[in-house]
Amino acid sequence: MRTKAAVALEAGKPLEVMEVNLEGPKEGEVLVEIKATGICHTDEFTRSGDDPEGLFPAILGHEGAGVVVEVGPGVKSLEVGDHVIPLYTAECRECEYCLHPKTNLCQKVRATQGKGVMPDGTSRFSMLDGTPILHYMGCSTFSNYTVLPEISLAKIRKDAPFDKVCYIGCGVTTGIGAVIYTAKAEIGCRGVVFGLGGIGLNVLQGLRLAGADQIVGVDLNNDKKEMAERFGMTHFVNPAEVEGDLVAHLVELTGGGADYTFDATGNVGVMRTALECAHKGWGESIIIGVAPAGAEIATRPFQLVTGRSWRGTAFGGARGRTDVPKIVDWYMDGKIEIDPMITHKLKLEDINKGFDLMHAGESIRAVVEY
Ligand code: NAD
Ligand code: 022
Ligand code: ZN
Ligand code: ZN
Repeated sequence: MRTKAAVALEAGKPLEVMEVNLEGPKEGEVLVEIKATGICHTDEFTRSGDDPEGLFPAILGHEGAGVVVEVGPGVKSLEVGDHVIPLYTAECRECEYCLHPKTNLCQKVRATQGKGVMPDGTSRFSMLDGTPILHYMGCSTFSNYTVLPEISLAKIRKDAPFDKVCYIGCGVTTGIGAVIYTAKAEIGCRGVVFGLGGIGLNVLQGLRLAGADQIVGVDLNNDKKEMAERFGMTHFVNPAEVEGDLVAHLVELTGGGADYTFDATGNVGVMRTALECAHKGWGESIIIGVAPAGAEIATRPFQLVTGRSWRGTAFGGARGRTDVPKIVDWYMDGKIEIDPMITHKLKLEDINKGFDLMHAGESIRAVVEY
């Protein structure tokens, strides 16, 4: 079939909206009509394939929601008409990782996904001249229709609005999951969140959901304060306005350090600050931000010897097929909020404007509706 898609032709160039060819689903695959897709960071794109040169041409997009239109041979868990959210972290429920209780990093399709191809080693997308186009993070939601492995789709309830729950495909689940699944934060805890963007705001509401007593937000941009308060932030700190040492300031503010701290900036200096303002003896610091390729983190080992833990999380530690439908329920039941974070709605033709808004810090989440 033919479908309209935004194609990345070269690194650093705007996406080009064009008609492309899409082959039908093969064994274990599903054809999905994407109804809405969120514009999330793709800065890691050039290294997401473990290939420093990047993967081109490719169809980006890893945050979306849509409807199953065709299932390939052997597909048992989904049928035509089901509503789904694509998963950049699959859940096969049978690999060594899925069977281990401490991780969500299913490895079943990881290697081929990183190369931009389906599990059989080929792509379903091509240019009208026949040139193959690669998939991206196993999702390629910047296409009106896309093909994914069955294990990379979470089936969700049919009354959930696509233009809101698409955000659960990355930002919402990553932020809330970091608190609930990775930190397993307890009622009455104190938390510090660095970076109040599309991820950090969801960490704030995750802490609120967990029943935290104190929720400190840290951002260089004072404009982030108002929205952050809406999502549960109790104290705001702008590092540029703190006199003296930021760690000392945060330790003082949290009465000796926080139980849980989160980096949602991707800045390695911030990651150090986040670790060092975790409480001596038991504080845990969780890295969510994806740092630039080759970056390294540093601290004095004494920080860890004295009982702080440095951890990290991918997709909030969520097991997609199991947890994403539950998060959709939390939204539909009013336990979490999404609507105020969808700050912009765009057509696919204007997708590059969505990236401009994100890079300028003007949007929390821009959503494209097909
Ligand atoms: P964003 O650009 O919307 O927000 C980042 C925020 O950090 C901005 O508000 C910015 O003002 C603030 N900031 C930047 N430098 C700062 C500093 N030195 N001190 C304090 N605040 C600072 O980004 P986002 O969409 O929220 O994503 C945040 C990070 O999370 C990115 O690195 C992204 O790649 C990563 N991410 C990770 C996962 C995962 O599974 N681990 C999933 C999604 C996104
Ligand atoms: C989501 N991300 C950034 C913005 N929005 C993001 C980027 C990378 C990861 C998670 C979220 C991530 C963390 C750890 C891994 N990845 C590796 C997981 C593993 O090796 O099992 C990651 C993921 C997918 C891909 C690359 C890196 C990919 O599909 N190419 C989950
Ligand atoms: Zn994302
Ligand atoms: Zn698995």
